[in-house]
Amino acid sequence: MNQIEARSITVNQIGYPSGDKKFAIFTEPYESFQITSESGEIFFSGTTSDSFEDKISGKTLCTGDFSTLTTCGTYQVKTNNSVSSLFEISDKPYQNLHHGLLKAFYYFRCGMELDKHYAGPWKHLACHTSKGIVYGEPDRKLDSSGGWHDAGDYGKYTVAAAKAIADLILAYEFYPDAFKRPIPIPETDNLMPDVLHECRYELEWLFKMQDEHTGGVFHKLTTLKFPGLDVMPEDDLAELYFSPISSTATGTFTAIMAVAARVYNPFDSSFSERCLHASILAADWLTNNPDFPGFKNPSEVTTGEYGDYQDSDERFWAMAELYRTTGNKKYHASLKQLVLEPFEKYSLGWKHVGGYGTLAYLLTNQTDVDASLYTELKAGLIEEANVLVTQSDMDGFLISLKENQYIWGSNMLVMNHAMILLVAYHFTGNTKYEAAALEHLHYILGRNVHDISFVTGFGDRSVMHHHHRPSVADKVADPVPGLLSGGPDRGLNDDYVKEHLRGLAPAQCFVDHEDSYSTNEVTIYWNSPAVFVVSHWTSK
Ligand code: G3I
Ligand code: 9MR
Ligand code: ZN
Repeated sequence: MNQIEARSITVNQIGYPSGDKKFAIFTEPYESFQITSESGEIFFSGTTSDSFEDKISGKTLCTGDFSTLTTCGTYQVKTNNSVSSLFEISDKPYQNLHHGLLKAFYYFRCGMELDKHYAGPWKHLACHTSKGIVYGEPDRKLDSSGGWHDAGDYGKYTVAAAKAIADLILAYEFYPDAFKRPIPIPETDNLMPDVLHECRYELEWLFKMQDEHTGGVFHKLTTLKFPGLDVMPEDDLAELYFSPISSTATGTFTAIMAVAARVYNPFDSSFSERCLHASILAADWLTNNPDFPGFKNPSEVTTGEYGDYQDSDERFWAMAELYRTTGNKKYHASLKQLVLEPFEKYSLGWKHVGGYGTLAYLLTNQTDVDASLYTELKAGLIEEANVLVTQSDMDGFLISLKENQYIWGSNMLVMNHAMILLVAYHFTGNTKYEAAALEHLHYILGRNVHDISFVTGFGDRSVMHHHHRPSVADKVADPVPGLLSGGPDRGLNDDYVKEHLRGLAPAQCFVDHEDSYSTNEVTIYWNSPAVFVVSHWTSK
């Protein structure tokens, strides 16, 4: 295994905001610790908390609190026999990280050359520019180019795209100040923020996923099988196929086009109208297809399925966004019916999207909402956040994942939970939610049992070998930067981890190896909630 040894002192390898709580977490039972400069000057001495056996990480843990150290500088934590990563205490430690996480979407772009000027060594030629075949209609070929690759593979999937855009646009709506600095990208014009230019690149592709005859939306656009891991995007020349229309794809498409219609309107009213038109056509398809079977890959297609048998959450999100954008009462009536269905109301996944619908309703003009539904959804959100705070307080690494939540893409859950906490902070002003959200970021950036920063290029021990075809194939030593790895998955869902990680504690089920797609892949919709979370501290 090419896993590096974890140190027994874990910290956020980027650093801590000066005014916030600061904990180091030790994976051995130390009694005391110091905070020093790199040259050894002591700035803080403290004793650790009592140590305890932690089932989730499989380690004996204790904590060191150095919150009272607020002087900006570069430090490390020391014990009698170990030294942590260097990290900063600073007023705004996450500016570069924010930029990197956002820039990552440019690196995911498909259908255009990534020019050296913007992409540096990670440049590559235009890819996937040919027409796609509509599966089952061999003579029907449609333009399919553009958008972002989904992940470490080159597929493009509607529900995944919708979650990614939703998070980025929510980040922009909650924290516009975090998006003032140009990335820059080829479209930078200082008129519209770059985050909206970047999302438009994906939206322009998404339009192509809508079937012009019915308004329904194709579930995905991929080759029949995955190319090899060492294939650059421009060398992946197999035929592309539009998989059949699904109600989950059409629901999320309706929702995200309604979002776009609203958010782009001040910048480009004709683009906004196109989005609204597409959204309404898709909504009509939903009305005409009330009982639609869940999506399954056609037999010849073996790429990512994004299967989902429940579409009431997608339909709810669609109606909530159309209502927020248009104020049309028919959408209000629909969403009030759909909300009665038994789906998760606060989830922000690619599969469970009810949380986006809830957020849309809570952000709808106050004069237009049903007071009792509004109150119920808001109280539920706060309750959800309270549960996350309680879980985090009990957790060895201060995050809210339960043992059974160390699943494929667990780092998305970590960031989704932090989003919910930040939204609860937004609605209540209670700083306990904000503080808990920050602990989640510390976990992502190195304060975890692996002593690894899950974001490529950020932190002194960051992921180097993620499952990402361009990074494997491009002959550049460093991985494409700014990408959030999936994180521990106790299900051991690929051959590499089945062979090497058997019997480990849930949080230990991760490996920085390119073959481990179930723990170490990257996706657009794992980066996007991280952009939301980091935006909070970038705009403060
Ligand atoms: O939805 C259930 C939830 O109800 C349950 O409580 C929980 C606990 O087991 O599991 C949840 O299901 C998980 C599901 O994702 C939804 O989150 C499964 O365990 C998990 O195995 C499944 O993993 C997905 C994986 O594909 C396999 O289907 C990942 O979320 C998804 O990100 C990943 O997507 C792939 C694409 O297919 C292809 N492109 C790369 C991408 C990332 O690896
Ligand atoms: O690279 C693929 C990755 O994007 C997917 O998440 C994963 C699960 O669908 O599959 C990966 O492809 C692997 C395939 O499933 C099995 N053979 C090895 C492939 C990796 O090179
Ligand atoms: Zn491509």
